Amino acid sequence: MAYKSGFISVIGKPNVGKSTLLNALTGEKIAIMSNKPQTTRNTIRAVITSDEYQLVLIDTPGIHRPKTKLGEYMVNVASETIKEVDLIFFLAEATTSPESLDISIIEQLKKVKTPVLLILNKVDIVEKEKLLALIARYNELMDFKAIIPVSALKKDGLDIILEEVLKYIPEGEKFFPEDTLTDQPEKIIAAEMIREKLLLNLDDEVPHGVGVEVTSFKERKDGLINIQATIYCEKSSHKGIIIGKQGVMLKKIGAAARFEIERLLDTKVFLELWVKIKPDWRNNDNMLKELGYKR
Ligand code: GDP
Ligand code: MG
Ligand code: K
Repeated sequence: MAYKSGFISVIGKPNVGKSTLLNALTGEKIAIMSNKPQTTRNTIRAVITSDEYQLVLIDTPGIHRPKTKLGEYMVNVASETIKEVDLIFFLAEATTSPESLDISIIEQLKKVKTPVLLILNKVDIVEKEKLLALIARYNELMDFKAIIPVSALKKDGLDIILEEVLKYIPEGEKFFPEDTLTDQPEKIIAAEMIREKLLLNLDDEVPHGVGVEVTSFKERKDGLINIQATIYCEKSSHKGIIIGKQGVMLKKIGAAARFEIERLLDTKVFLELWVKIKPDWRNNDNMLKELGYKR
């Protein structure tokens, strides 16, 4: 059989398990995991390489109603992306009937010719009868190429996904070398890891106004990597919360981020964090470019 390669866009409302699925499929922690919505702003590509195929998975940020320029940008990226890929994974909750956001995503998906696999995630917490009724309901909404119930968390049903995928991925050469987990620059992975730790450690009102920029990423002669990063927030009260009493919070975030980055890059890391206030940075085009959200 000829070698196959292609791009897959992963779409679904926040918290359906997109990152968990990407991680389960790749076996490495590249996409960002958090129980807070919209952690994944960047289009992170995970690459699965085997003897028969290479799949490039794009963790497409959820299609939602934009409120800020960043939101608008995310919607644009998502709708452009789904036209260009070979296949779309549409993830939905197996635990609830389709909600308005699912329906509006389906409306977007109907507009493109790209084949769509519906992946009903979290079957580990659903009764069988309910699942069958849900499958029937989704069948009425759209003509999916397949409806696949899975548990990304328990790694259940992943083999069926891969089996289906190969029907829609064209013959072609590898896009990336064998050992590639992601084609994102390490700088962006580091920034994502820092942002993940921020989101995990801070109150809800702060994280959405937070951006991370890695300003310096240098490998020293002894192999240690020196990373300097700036955390941008919108208000001085936020800056205070992020730094914490006597810097305790920032130290905690930095230590947790460093641990993840060291694990990913498989080397010792020296991480320096700064916190800066940039009011309304989410509506600033240049700032979005600087932070890698816009080209
Ligand atoms: P994303 O926002 O779509 O990327 O969702 P995440 O991957 O961050 O997952 C959101 C939450 O759902 C996390 O708490 C996950 O642990 C949980 N989750 C993901 N997949 C499953 C699953 O198959 N079963 C259950 N029970 N929980 C899951
Ligand atoms: Mg995610
Ligand atoms: K999330």
